Amino acid sequence: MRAAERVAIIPAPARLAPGEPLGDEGYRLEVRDGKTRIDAETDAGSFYAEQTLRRLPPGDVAIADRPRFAWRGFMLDVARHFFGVEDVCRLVDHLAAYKLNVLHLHLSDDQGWRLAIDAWPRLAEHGGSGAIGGAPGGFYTHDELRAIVRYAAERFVTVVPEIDTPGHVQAAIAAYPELGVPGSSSDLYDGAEVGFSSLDVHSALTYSFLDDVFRELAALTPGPYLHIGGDEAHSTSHDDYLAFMERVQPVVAAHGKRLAGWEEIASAPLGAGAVVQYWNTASPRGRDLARAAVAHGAQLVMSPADRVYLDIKYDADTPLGQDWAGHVEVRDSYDWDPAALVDGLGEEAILGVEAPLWTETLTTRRDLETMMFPRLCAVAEVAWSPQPARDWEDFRARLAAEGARWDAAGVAYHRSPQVALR
Ligand code: NGO
Repeated sequence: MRAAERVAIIPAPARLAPGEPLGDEGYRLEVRDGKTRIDAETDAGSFYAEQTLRRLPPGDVAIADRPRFAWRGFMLDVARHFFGVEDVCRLVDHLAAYKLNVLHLHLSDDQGWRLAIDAWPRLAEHGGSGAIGGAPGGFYTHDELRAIVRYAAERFVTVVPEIDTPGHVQAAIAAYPELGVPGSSSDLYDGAEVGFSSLDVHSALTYSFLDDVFRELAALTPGPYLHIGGDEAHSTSHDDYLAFMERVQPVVAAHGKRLAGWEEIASAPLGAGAVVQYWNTASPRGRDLARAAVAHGAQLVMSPADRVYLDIKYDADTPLGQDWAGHVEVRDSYDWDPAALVDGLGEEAILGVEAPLWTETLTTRRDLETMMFPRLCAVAEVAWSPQPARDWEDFRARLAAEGARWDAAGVAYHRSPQVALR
């Protein structure tokens, strides 16, 4: 019988000793003489065993496996360009295939507000009417977001909704100018700059607005987290940012949710149980904020832009994407250790890994998939497999088999010179 190693992509070479607990997501899988046996303590574990089984080459095998990290995420920016339920569900299928378990939806930004809010109807109707460069707008109704949440849950994927605050809010201000700092523009915005809009952090209306939004969002998304963005609030002063963080955290908690936010939120005191998302590899401040987050008792989700930002170009010839974080080829996404990225932090500080896909330059599902694959597979393995079991050459060889699957399923992907995909 073959050992557990080198079976296929993502069926990772994690070796559990006999009797070692499988935990919430682990499984044992044995194929012998054409008969399959799956052991798991949870439905999620069985589901992952099935995903592994689909990718196994023929022959006998025994695998015992469980993930390294609890948060194995992907983020889709539906604010810069909007993507409907069908596209999102197709991406959820991809997440499930590679045993990722978090879909973070970036539901609002300067260019668009993408969820109907009953208490504030103009947010979606007006704030959601556009997108970057005059592209069509759009938003999810409550039923549509519920459909996404359900589809994801059936595949053991938790939706983490993000409403970006106190910056990245021009779409909301265009809908309700009274939410902005006095003197804000009330125009819709279809450019790609960041850092120019801010909620009025001193107005009680801002917090009753967020209370209404979070109430509706919390009722639609059963997951434990509510992501408040918090990034690049360049037109909110530091004192105002601190004041905002102090007032917004109880609003999140009042709806029974744990706070999540980009690394900048760690510049403010954080309540227990927060999740902070490290991202900005172009600034030395990012690592300091990550350490500050852990000092506040938060856990980190690692999204280093120069490793896992899926909107960053693969190389200088990539027609789509951006290059502010350099270039990110498949090996860059694979060859790093989330626990070794920030000095002084250990494994227990890291809740997981997430690959964000920002959509300033991406307008079609093909665009999304081209930027996701093959890098999403690398990120999935970083999130799932223990560090000592990972090896680029081995991964690269296993990854080659995916090209034929993507071709058969009509999935677009980047033909990376680093991987023999055909
Ligand atoms: C940054 C910025 C986003 C951009 C993205 C583009 C974060 C957390 N805020 O990441 O608004 O879309 O870069 O790569």
